Parts: sequence; C-alpha cells; structure tokens
Amino acid sequence: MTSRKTLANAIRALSMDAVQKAKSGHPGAPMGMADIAEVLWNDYLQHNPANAKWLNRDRFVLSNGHGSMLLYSLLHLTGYNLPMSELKNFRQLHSKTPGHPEYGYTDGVETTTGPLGQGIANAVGMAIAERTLAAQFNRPGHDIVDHHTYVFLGDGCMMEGISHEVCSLAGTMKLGKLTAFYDDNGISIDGNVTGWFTDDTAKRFEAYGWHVVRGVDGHDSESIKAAIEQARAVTDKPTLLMCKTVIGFGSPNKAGSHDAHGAPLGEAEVAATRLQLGWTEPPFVIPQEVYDGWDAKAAGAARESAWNEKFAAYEQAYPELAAELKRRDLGQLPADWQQQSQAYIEKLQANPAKIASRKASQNALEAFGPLLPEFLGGSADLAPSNLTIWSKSVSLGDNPAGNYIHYGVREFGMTAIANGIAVHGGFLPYTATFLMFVEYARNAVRMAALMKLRSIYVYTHDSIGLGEDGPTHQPVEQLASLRLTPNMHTWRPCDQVETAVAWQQAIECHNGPSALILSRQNLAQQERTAQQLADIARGAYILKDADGQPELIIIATGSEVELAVSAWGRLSAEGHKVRVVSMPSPEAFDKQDAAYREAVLPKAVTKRLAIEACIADYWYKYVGLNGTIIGMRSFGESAPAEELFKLFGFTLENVLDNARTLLG
Ligand SMILES: Cc1ncc(C[n+]2csc(CCOP(=O)(O)OP(=O)(O)O)c2C)c(N)n1
Repeated sequence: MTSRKTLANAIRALSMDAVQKAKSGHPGAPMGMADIAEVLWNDYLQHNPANAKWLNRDRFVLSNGHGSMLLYSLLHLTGYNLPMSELKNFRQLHSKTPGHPEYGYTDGVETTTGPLGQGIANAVGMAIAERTLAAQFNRPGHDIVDHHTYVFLGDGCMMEGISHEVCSLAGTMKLGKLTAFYDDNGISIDGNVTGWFTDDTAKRFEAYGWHVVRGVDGHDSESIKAAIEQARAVTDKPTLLMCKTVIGFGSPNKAGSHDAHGAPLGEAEVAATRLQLGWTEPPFVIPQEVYDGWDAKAAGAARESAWNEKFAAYEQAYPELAAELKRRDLGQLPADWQQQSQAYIEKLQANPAKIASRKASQNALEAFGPLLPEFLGGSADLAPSNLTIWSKSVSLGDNPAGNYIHYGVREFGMTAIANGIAVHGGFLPYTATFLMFVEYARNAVRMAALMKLRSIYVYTHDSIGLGEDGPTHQPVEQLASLRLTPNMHTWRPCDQVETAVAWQQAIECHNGPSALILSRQNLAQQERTAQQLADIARGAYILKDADGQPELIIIATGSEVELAVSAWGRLSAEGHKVRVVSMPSPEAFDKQDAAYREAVLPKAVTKRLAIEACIADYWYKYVGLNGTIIGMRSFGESAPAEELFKLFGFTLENVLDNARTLLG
C-alpha cells in the first residue's frame, strides 16, 4: 500500500510542477498542508467525486485560496472531473484551474476564495446553513441533512478583521460541525510573522467559545487524525486545530521561508525537492498505485447511494418534506409564486399608501415570506431600522429551525456568511444594513457578484434623506458603485409598488445578487396603468407623458420620482411636452431590447434631466453631456432631511429652473 507520505508528496509534486510551468503561483502552502489534506480527504471527507453537488456532502473550503494547487491536486487525485491537462494549464485562460479557486469553474470548488478571510466566513455560512436545514428537514430516524464543514486557513486569514467577526459569531452560535485547520507556519508574504502577528490565536479562539486543539503536528498523520477525532467529539462548539507546519515542506533551500510562498521554486530547487522527497516521477506523472491510494470514486458512489436509500425512506415517510427539500436544493420557486406575487403587486397598486420604501419592503417580506420558507434573513444589528423582521421571523438563537440571524454589528462578516449560505444551497439569504455601510461589506458583495449568487441586500437610509445622522451615515457614491459592479442587480424603488416589484425581481434572479436601495422617509404612491405596472420590471418605464414626441425627458429614481412628477405637472400646465421616466433599475433597463429602450428614451430627445440624491456623475450615461443632473457632488451634512434636500437642490423650484433652462 502506498504510504501516506507518498500520497501527500503527490500533492507537493503537482503543486510545485504546476506553479513552475505557469511561471507563477503559490507552491508553499500546498506543500505545507499536503499531509493534513491527505488525512482529511482520505479518512474523513464525505464526498462523491462523480457528483460534486451531492446535497449531503461535507463542505471543504480553502480559505487560503492562494494555495489553489492544493485543492486542484485533491480534486484531480480523488477523481473529480479535473484531468491532468487542466493541471498543466494552471492559471491559463479558460482553464478549470484559475489562479485562485473560482466557484462555478471547477467541480468540487465550493466557493471562490482568495481575498483572505472570506473563505472562513463562507465556511461559517455553510455550517449555519447545514444546521438550519437539518433542523428544518430532519425527522426522528431520518438524518437527511448531516454533514461537516471543513476549512483550511492561514496567518493571512487570521490577521484579517473579518475572521474575528465571523469566528466570534460561530462561537456564539456553537457551530459544532465546523472544523478549521489553522496552517500555523509562521510565514506570510513579507517573511516571518513575528514582526506583525503575535496574537495568542488559541486563546483568541477559546475566548470566542471555540474548542481549540493545540500542538497538532501538521506533518504527522497520527497527530492530525487524533486532532480531527477530538474535533468530532465536541459537538457543541466549532473546533480550531492549531497545526504546526513548514511552508514549502520538502524544498531543501526554501522550506520554512517566505521564498516558498508566492513564486515558482525554480527548476533547480524543484529538482532538489524531488530528491529530498524521494519523488522520482517526471512532472505531471502520477504512478497508478498513487492514484489508487487517492481514488475516492467507488467510496463516494457508495456513500451517495447509501444516502439515496435513506432519502427514499424519508420520501416515503414524509413525501411533502422531501419534495420541498428537493425544490429548495434546486433553488426553484414554489408553483404558485408567479401568481401570488403578481396578485400582491396588483393589490398594492389598487390600494395606495404613502410609506417609506423600507416599510414597503417589510410589507413585501410579510407578503412573500409565507411563500418562501427558504428565506434566511438578517441584519447587522439594525433590524428596527432596516425593517427586516416580519411576523413569522424566528431567530436561530431561539429555534435552530428558524429563519432569522441576528448578525450583530458585522457587515462584512454578515455578507460573506450569506455567501456561504447561498453556495451551500437550500436557502435564499437576505441581509441588511444602512446603504452607507455597504462600504464595510464591500468585498463580500463583490464576491457574491463574482460568483453570481442569489443573495438579496436590503440597504435602507439611501441618501441625504436620512437627515440628522449626518454625512458619516449619508451614502453618496455607494449606489453608483453598486450599479457599476458586474452581475449586481440594483433597484431603487419610488413607492410601495416598485418596492414589491424589486423584491419580486430579486427573488426570481438567479444570476447574481440584488441590492434593494430603500428610503427612510415616506414616499407618495404613483398612479399606473396595467401596462406601466408590468413595465416596472423592465427597469425603467414612462410614468408620465405628453402627447407626441416630448421636448424634455426627466429621469428619476426612488424618492426623487415624486419631485419629477410634480415638475411634470407644472411644466405640462405651462404647455411643455414633458415625459417622466421612472428608472428603478438602470441595469435591468439596459438589458431590454433596443426598441423598448428607444421607446422610453428616444435618441432624438436630447433635452434630458436626471434627478437622484446620490452621486451625479452616474447619470451622464442617460442624459448625455448636454443634459442636466440634479445630484450630489459633495458629501452631505447633518440636518433635518427637508433642509438638506433644499440645500442640495432637490426642490421643485430648482427642478423647474433647470428644466426651463433646458427647454430654452
Ligand atoms: C484580502 C487580501 N489581502 C492580501 C492578499 C495577498 N496575499 C496573498 S497570500 C498573503 C499572505 C498570506 O499569508 P499566509 O496566510 O500565512 O499564507 P502562507 O504564506 O502561509 O501560504 C497575502 C498578503 C490577499 N490574497 N487577500
């Protein structure tokens, strides 16, 4: 039988050879963590290489994503759809082996990692999802959802602030099936970490309420095994395994040094490492007995078919639950969704109300929530302001089968945890904070967009309209930057009807996250025909119009639509032909066919005015260089909202002045 060392050396050889061939990459971490990975993957990980999406698989996350060759080696060796040609193509265009693991590119890559600290956050999300799904669906004698979440992380992840946010929450939530392997090699890019990272990490995690196993020899399989056993024995706390490893293990001149971190070892050192490891094969050649030692295909198929039998028994006993679990796993909406959501929107249109869009959002949750048990909501300690709790919200703290997470003041952690929940499957996460604090969550928002995740962001207090809290809390540039993020779907609704449509569209969106940009202040309801109601979902539509070709088009979003409509009334009375376009989602509008876009914004009409209480520059795209924008060009101020709207020109008089100047 092939020794464990030889099995681990296969990872080392593949990693150093792939990095060498690519002329870039990180050989050190894969070489250092190879022994740990070998024990975890060969002795513990419950997975099936033939079905990377098997519902009950253990989740594995490489938070130190720079060590991507570790994961690619594991997937290749254990039998996933990742042939050697892909390893030879490491970091090349259209390969399944990009520089960092990318969700959706490679079977078996559970999440995109690379920005340090977010993989551990995603893993916390996966562990929350597993426990919640289990609580919602398992029945006595039927443990259908029952898997572990394992995560590797290094000093970089530990230093990142987000690791504090999420590990603190994981401790509080007692996520007993989460096991983190800390690659305690004492090295980061700049060298030995003693100059910049001297925390007592074990004590830190104990303070969070974690179970910590100290002194794991990351190169001794018995020590690793014993540590994993200890982790599994403690079921009411997440476990951190403090694994002492040597970065670049096996490299005679670069092991233990940052020289092994982020560059190829070099031809001569690769040869010397082969000698030291006793690895005699040429690059990208794995002996059959080594493949045999790693092959997880038969065991994986057996595991999944055993689970399938369990599921069949569950289906027999609980047919409705089983069907519901399948639906949720596939991310499908309930059969009556279309009809019910549409009926709600029509009802709102027929029953006008002047309410804040954040309140309208809560009403939408109240209407849609009963249809969507997959909702797993939460807010970063702003629930009473974000209005994210509805009458059937149940905190996971009170009931493990609940549907609401009190994330605490952890915007970045919350958003990255939601990413983990989304990739786990079975849930539709929504999270919330003030729009301003998207800044704190920014990179996790970007990762959700990059991964095209189904995740909904409720961002309230959307402009200077939040008033007295002042410029620290008043978003200016945030909305535009969300709109500029690829795969992001941004909605800034103008009344309760557009808010419900925004929720509906976000819920139906399967190719990226959606951001709902909501007001603190009340917004008047607009009148609409059935056609106008249907056109909201197209991102922009004609809300008010003139007979024939308009002389002027006013484009507005959210709280500024009211102003545009008032101006339209006055200008029309003066005999001008004016059109008002409500544009809750420019991105959705841009995706409409050319005929629709031309019908709403005819190219011939060049007199255009945009009104939005956020950064002005975004709107040149729609008004052109000769157009006029009433928007923000500075940060806000602390004062009541009405005074601020006056100060910054969001008044009927100013809109009329600008419109008249354009009309000439
Ligand atoms: C948020 C973020 N900042 C910086 C980097 C660049 N970076 C990649 S690896 C690394 C050092 C990581 O050190 P460690 O986790 O100890 O990894 P090791 O050197 O042990 O492989 C840095 C700074 C990154 N990937 N993500």
